[in-house]
Amino acid sequence: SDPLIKRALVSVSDKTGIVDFCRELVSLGVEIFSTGGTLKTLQDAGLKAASISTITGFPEIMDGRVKTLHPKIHGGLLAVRNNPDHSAQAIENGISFIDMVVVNLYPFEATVAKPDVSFEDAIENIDIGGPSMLRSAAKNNESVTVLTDSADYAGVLAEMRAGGGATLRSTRLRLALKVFELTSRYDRAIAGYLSKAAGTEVAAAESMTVQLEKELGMRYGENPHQSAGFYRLTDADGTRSFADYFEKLHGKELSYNNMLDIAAAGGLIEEFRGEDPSVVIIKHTNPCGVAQAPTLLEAWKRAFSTDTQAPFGGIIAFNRPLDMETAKAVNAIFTEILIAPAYEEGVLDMLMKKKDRRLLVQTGALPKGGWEFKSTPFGMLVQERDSRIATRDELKVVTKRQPTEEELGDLMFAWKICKHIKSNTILYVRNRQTYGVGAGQMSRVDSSKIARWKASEVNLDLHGSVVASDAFFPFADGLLAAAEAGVTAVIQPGGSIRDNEVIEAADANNLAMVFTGMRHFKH
Ligand code: 93A
Repeated sequence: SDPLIKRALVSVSDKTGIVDFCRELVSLGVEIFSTGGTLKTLQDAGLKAASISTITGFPEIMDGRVKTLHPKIHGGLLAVRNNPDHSAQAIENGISFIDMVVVNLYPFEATVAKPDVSFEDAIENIDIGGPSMLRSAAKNNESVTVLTDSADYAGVLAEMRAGGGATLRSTRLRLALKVFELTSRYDRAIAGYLSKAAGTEVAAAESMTVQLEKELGMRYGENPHQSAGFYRLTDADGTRSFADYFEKLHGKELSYNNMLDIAAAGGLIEEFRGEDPSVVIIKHTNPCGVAQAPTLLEAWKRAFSTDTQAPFGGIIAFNRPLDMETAKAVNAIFTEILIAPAYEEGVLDMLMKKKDRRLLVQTGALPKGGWEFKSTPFGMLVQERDSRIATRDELKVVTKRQPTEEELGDLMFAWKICKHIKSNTILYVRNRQTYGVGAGQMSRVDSSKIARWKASEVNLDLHGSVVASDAFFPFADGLLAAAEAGVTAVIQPGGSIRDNEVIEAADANNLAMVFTGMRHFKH
């Protein structure tokens, strides 16, 4: 039968809800034992609780590194209740059974996520005693109830009240499973951090354990005849999930194609974090309009003017809270998803009138580093994310003419966008606005033609614009075509065996050209 819960160990770093929970436990006649900080919290709230030391007969030592690691704790948790030998040994060694464990761990992941975390601080946040108690309790789930999540407090209390002070076997099993999911994630986060510190990241890529857990269901995949889902991913760098970065406030279920577009929009708008108001319009993972301006409304108008057709059914991301004026302008066209860091007063109510359109808040910066996976029918490709981008200081001017300040601003703006467009990429930019996007063509010449044609379609004049190419110009022809269109400055990686010809052609047309030294193919 289900054992009555008489003695509980409570040791939590995150003290959310712990006082109320323990007050109820006490009222149900449970005796509580706690470690230093937790004990203080409970006693300050006027609760009856005893120190773990009253069980172990041992003080907390070594700055708390050893608090609960003791046979009187682990014997009390692991003893098989209906095994006479275990009971006899418990009595012989002065061990009393412990029926409940309430533990959450030192916040390792939150600690190493801090930009200025020291190695010592990270190490100190590796919890040893907590996972040990959790694992002992979870192994003995036949008799022990184990809680790791404050969201489970209320349910367990209700069950104890209904069950005369006991929990159900099925609940104990479910809670035990939760423990091993937690501790395996916790250890993976530690291993990920240490592999970085040890400089063995590439070795980790040679053999890494990747875990996928379904996070979101999806109606279908890329096409209606393909089934699909979204999985949170745990790899050498820890766990990444949709919920870590986005919150959906409104709209239909997200689709497979939506997720790809959200990744594209989120990744590109990230480039403009902390910069002037910026708007990114994505369609089929490529930007069809990007602009930066003194106001968000102006940025929207200019991004949209790059292409007044493609944005229909697109995804739009903003680097500023979405204000009413801009929202009204955006609302005039049909879009699938809006992504903003926040929505100003009243904006959500107005936007929610369209039932299906999804409204997302981007709650955090997307990770720039880490591993990237792509599947083929014959195995998985793993690569480091393309996380670097040349800074202004790293640009190498290769022409006689230096770019002006204004040109430099546009060149950097173009380069950031260029990196996020499917290869082959040719991109025209003027005054922090995309003027023509040539994406995903099999030949760079075709991408270039498309970019110029798109600009002419909306009467954008390329005179005075700059051009970016995601990989080097293999011949002078691509550069000459840009010069003819009116370009004054060029940004590209450089590295062709014909660089000299290309540089000569640039000089002959009084262009300023910079090399980034880094290519950004995107397939
Ligand atoms: O340093 S530890 O690994 N050594 C232990 O013996 C131990 N026992 C519990 N950390 C240990 N804990 C952890 O202390 C718990 O997992 C919990 O996160 C934290 C609670 O400490 P306090 O009650 O002092 O706030």
